Amino acid sequence: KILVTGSLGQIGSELVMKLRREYGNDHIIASDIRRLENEVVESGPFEILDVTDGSEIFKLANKFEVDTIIHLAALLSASAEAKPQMAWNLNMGGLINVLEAARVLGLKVFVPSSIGAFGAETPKHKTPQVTIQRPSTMYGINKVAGELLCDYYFHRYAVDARGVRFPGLVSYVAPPGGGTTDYAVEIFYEALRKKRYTCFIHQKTCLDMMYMPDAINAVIQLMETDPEKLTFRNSYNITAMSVTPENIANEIKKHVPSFVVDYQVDPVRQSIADSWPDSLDDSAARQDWGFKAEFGLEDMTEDMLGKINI
Ligand code: VAH
Repeated sequence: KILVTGSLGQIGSELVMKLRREYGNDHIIASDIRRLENEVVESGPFEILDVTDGSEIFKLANKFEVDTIIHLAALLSASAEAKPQMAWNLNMGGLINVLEAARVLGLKVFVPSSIGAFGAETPKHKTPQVTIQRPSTMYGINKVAGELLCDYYFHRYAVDARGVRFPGLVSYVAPPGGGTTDYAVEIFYEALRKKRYTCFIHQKTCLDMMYMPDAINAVIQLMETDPEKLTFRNSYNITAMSVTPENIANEIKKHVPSFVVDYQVDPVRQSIADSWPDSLDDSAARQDWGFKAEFGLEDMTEDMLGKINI
């Protein structure tokens, strides 16, 4: 059985439904700090869980005889920069609680990292799997510390911890919350709602992006991989495309010709984005566990515009 934390977030909302389709509703225990009346809560077991309370994780893991935790509860980069102390408590406090439960109960763990785990000194183009990581944001510090902590639990306690460094994720099921890459989601909604969007990131800022179906498949594929094949644990670089807001806007214009984008750069989120790579080298993930993104900018744009309900 799989316990998913942060199940009502941008990744969790789709991952829970996909896992329930793959493994059966009752095998996936969704959890989040709050409850919403939606398919995640109504289609199978759902529990309120504050991951900063370690005893609660142990209780749920025992109650549902969980063997795997997919740990998605976190504050994203922009929110973490606004509330750094809260971000440390949630992002690191929640993680150590999940790893302790995994150590004591012998659970498998998935913990996401991010392109945010890299900093200004990191090579920006085709960022290597192993390279300098000195991020300057609280989120980035949490991600690097999280990667190192997961590797520690693997080497010291044989906890089967695995992770990927997600690019910015684009989706239409649940909105992202407090991410620097949220513009890459908002731009699609605004193109349909108002045929115009004011982007808070500079038009030439190039970042790795990925459509959510590819991100969900990557989690499942990594977790199902024979551990002998994994030369890295936390965390694998993965990517689907390296695009600028201008690239996305131009692709949308092919479907919404009158779409207009203007730019009002938010200095805080721009400085976060400027510290991140513009493209990752994901060859290790391709070699070790056959990762391959299906969606590029063209088909992601077509799918997003076709699926968004406004
Ligand atoms: C964020 N969407 O913007 C997340 C992600 C790579 C970006 O970590 O913080």
